[in-house]
Amino acid sequence: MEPTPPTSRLSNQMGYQRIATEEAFAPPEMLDIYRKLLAHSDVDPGFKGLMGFYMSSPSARAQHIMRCLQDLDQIRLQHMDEAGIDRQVIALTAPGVQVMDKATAVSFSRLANDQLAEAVRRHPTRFTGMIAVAPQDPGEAAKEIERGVTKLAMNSVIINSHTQGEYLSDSKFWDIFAAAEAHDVPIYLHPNSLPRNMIQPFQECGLDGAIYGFGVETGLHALRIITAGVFDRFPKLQMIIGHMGEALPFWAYRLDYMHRATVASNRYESVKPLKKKPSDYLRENFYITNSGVAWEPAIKFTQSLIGVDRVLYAMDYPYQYAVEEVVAMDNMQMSAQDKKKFFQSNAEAVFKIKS
Ligand code: 1DF
Ligand code: MN
Repeated sequence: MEPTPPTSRLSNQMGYQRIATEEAFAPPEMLDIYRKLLAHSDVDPGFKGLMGFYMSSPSARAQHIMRCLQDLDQIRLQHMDEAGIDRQVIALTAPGVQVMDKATAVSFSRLANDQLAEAVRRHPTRFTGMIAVAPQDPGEAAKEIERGVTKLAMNSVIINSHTQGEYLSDSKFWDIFAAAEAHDVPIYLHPNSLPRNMIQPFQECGLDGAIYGFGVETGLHALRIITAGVFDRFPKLQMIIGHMGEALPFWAYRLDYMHRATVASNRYESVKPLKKKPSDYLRENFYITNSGVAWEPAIKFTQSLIGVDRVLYAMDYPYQYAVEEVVAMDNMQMSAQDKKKFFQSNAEAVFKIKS
């Protein structure tokens, strides 16, 4: 098949729609809250390094990203048209409400969800929304999941990795998992900037961001959730991780071997026996998107590990708005049936999209 010209939507000719599943937005009101947080002298260094940069840098990249993040209408739709993206699955950008104090985080998550639901109502064939929650208050987060599903017609949840250094492997957060499982909605575990107690050796060499630090920390978080026994407690719970599974597929063999060895030797109180191997949970409880990784060998390897029904397309707009990557993905040597699963059908199933 001929490469798709990048400047028009030709999805029907390709035989599939392109659904991008890790796309970001930022309400201007959230940026106002961020500006106040960034003005504090003891502001979190990871947050300052990430949003402090994007919100103040005069660089073309930062200016472009800030403009695109705040738009849920013409700019975004034009970029989608130019890249051939039929639909974006949109989430509140990292770190979302997770850097805010508890009360602000709870109330702002509702406002952000209402705004996103409005945008989806304006563009129902182009946008799908994810529910933002405040893990700072697990009970309220569970209620917001229920409201998102029943009142806003959203069928997935976004959580930006750790919350001020705390991980969802801690059972105090498990009301969130119970709600997601009960409402049959997946949780997208998206990266956050590195927590205070982890960032120094990454930041001093400039590797704390999306280049490497994000993947290390989010992969760790997903692994903590697995080894804490979350999927033995909530067997139907589904999570989504981006960036080709934050490299966890490549670790699968070693994780299985060393987890078994660690359990057998009673080395750590925290490493308890699980019902299954770590890689079994990757196969049964995770979907993986290729956000940031437009690389055919990595996509095929991940498909071979967890199955073609569990690997989804994502662009990571506006952070990685790269039209040539869409062309590269169209041109993968893959059966038409599997490519349609990757670009369209898996996303329709996971996010309950009715087109
Ligand atoms: C960056 C990358 C920022 C991703 C993001 O949200 C983000 C970046 C603040 O490049 O700084 O979602 N990403 O997922 O790769
Ligand atoms: Mn992202």
